[in-house]
Amino acid sequence: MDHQKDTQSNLENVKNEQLEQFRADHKNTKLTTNQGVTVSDTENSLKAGERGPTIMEDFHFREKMMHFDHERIPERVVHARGFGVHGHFQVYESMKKYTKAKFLQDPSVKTPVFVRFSTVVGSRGSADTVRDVRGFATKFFTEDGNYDLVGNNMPVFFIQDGIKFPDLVHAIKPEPDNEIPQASAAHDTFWDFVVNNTETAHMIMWLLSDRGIPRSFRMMEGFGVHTFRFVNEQGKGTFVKFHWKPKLGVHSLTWDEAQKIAGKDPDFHRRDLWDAVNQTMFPEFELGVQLLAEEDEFKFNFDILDATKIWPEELIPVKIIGKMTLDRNQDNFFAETEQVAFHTGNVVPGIDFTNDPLLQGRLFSYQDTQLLRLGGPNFHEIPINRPIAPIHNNQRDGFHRMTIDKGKVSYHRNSLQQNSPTPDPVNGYTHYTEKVEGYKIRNRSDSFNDHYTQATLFWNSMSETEKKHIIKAFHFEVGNVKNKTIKQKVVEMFNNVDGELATQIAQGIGVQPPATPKQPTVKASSPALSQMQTIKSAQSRKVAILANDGFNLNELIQLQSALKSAGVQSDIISKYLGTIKSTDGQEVEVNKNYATAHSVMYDAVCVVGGQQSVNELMNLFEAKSFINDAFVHLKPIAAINEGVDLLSNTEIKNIHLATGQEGQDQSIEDKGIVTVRNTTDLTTFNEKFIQAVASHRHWIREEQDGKISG
Ligand code: HDE
Repeated sequence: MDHQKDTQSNLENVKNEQLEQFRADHKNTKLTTNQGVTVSDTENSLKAGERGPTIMEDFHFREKMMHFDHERIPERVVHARGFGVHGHFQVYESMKKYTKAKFLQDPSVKTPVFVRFSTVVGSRGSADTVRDVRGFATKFFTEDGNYDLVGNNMPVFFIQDGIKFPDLVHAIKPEPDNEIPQASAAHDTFWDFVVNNTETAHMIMWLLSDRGIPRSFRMMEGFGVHTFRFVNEQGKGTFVKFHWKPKLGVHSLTWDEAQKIAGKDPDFHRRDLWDAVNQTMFPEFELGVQLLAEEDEFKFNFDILDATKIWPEELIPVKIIGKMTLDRNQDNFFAETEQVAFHTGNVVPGIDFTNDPLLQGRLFSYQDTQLLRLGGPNFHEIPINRPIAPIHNNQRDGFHRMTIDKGKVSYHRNSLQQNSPTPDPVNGYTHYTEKVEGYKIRNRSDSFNDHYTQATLFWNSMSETEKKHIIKAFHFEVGNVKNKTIKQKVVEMFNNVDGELATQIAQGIGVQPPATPKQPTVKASSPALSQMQTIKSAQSRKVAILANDGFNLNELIQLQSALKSAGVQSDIISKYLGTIKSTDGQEVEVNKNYATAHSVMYDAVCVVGGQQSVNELMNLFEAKSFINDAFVHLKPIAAINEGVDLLSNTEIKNIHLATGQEGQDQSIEDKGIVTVRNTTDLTTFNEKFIQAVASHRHWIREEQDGKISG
């Protein structure tokens, strides 16, 4: 028993050890062909005479070129751009009452996971920070086989029935005649789809909210979207919705920032994740479940099988049941992120499906798509996809078969092998015995007809700031639509969500406001939908410290050490790379210059003192624009002693800055401007600055100073 316990708790390493068998380290080795023949020269092809033609028999040249010519595989038709990371999951307490899923029983078991985060619309090489839904797909390598929770960072979807997915994707992808625009929904075909398929209304509200532009993969929620089913040992089913809740809270970029980052660092999100894991700031997500007894299926004013609906958390609370920690970067992007194959149909005993017609459609699509992408039916043998549970069946052959199946028997039933591999009616996966009866019919239940109630609920739940962002997002997205009729229809459609919203959309896109703006009948709101109440933490945030030659070393050291102990990262940014000298001649390494860094890549900025350093910064256009951008993007900005003078030379000048004693007018700190003068002890200043960093943005600036963050 103890031994069994031991192996269970070490499950975490089992996947890693399995992968280890396939890892190759080419350091200090001789160059060979794929046949293992040592190569003598790989810079010159074999020629007939020094200046003559290349000879066909040059097997090394042909093999090298052939392999290169075939290095690419088709990108995913959606979610093409993604990034993977390894980790593990642990349940907090046994979920036995609801499910027999093994990985949800024992809190001491660490189940290995591989997670792939993604955008949906863009190609593999598109930018990370575009406005889009984010994929959040998790493969649990459990003792009972692989379980894939293939979710998104938004809890609802555009459509209700899987058969419409090709239409949706054709509409949102770049337009087919000119392949414009890349990774964007801001074009005619998408909005034409929206206005003609009003079930999209709720999802559009999410997409155009700040959720569409996350600050980090580490700071977004994940949702299974569909209603799934837990099944316990006794065969009793419970409806379940899955949630991932990030320990760092849910935070977003501003639109202007997102667009700028797309140019300055298209890899912003993958870099952020990769760096965080490398620096042992392991992202953590708690797993939450909303549970609904089968008897309560029809108790709500929405159909629980409709994927365009949430279960408001205030009606059905989210029970936190475990935690996932992402703690190991992949070794090879192609082998792992690109070749991982998720499938909603990968379930384990204890987890089952429902009749949600969107889910039913997915159950076909995921396996099917891998056949093309991964070139045959043996993709389960690719190391990243292999379960840690043993595989035994009579499936044979096909492209790239790796397993060498021994013996003559590959059929069931047999006597030559005592009928093995043998199905196990007791422990094997048994589908939930739900009673289904009906006429074959191409129709949708009337209970799916309400397209607007929850879109209004979402709108009602937003803060004023979040509402402004949604309206601006409409202005951008629909503003890019050329066809006026479609634009007008958008206004009419969203009049059903909220008349005021529709009127404000119309204002920005050059069409008529609704003739009769509708007063929403839905008055309810769901506080859980707003990002304003989310967890705030300075952990792993990034601060830019601006300094030049002649900076104050004492200030820098105090600042850096306070940031470090709060788990905040920092970079010194200066005019040139290399080193800078402090007032007392100490040299410090510069991390970035203004050519390689921009304020959009940081969460906050601080100017350290030192007269000479600050004088130089005053004459540096890039330094001022760095601060101005941070200001417009509502980020915390701090300055120490002479550094405060630099702020007075920027957009911040209109805010009354500290001029005398330490401490200042509280309202300035509310605006995220932390300054200090005439002191050498920065303890209080550092505390205030770190607090400002934790608060992420200072929305009050947007409201009071008219600084719209985009
Ligand atoms: Fe997917 N989706 N999807 N999807 N989806 C794919 O599978 C599909 C849907 C999601 O990181 C594809 O391997 C259909 C909802 C993620 O590798 C494809 C329908 C949700 C990923 C596919 C949906 C998702 C995919 C493309 C409507 C959130 C990336 C490549 C019935 C719950 C997985 C691939 C990864 C990928 C089909 C709707 C999430 C074509 C038919 C709803 C996170 O099979």
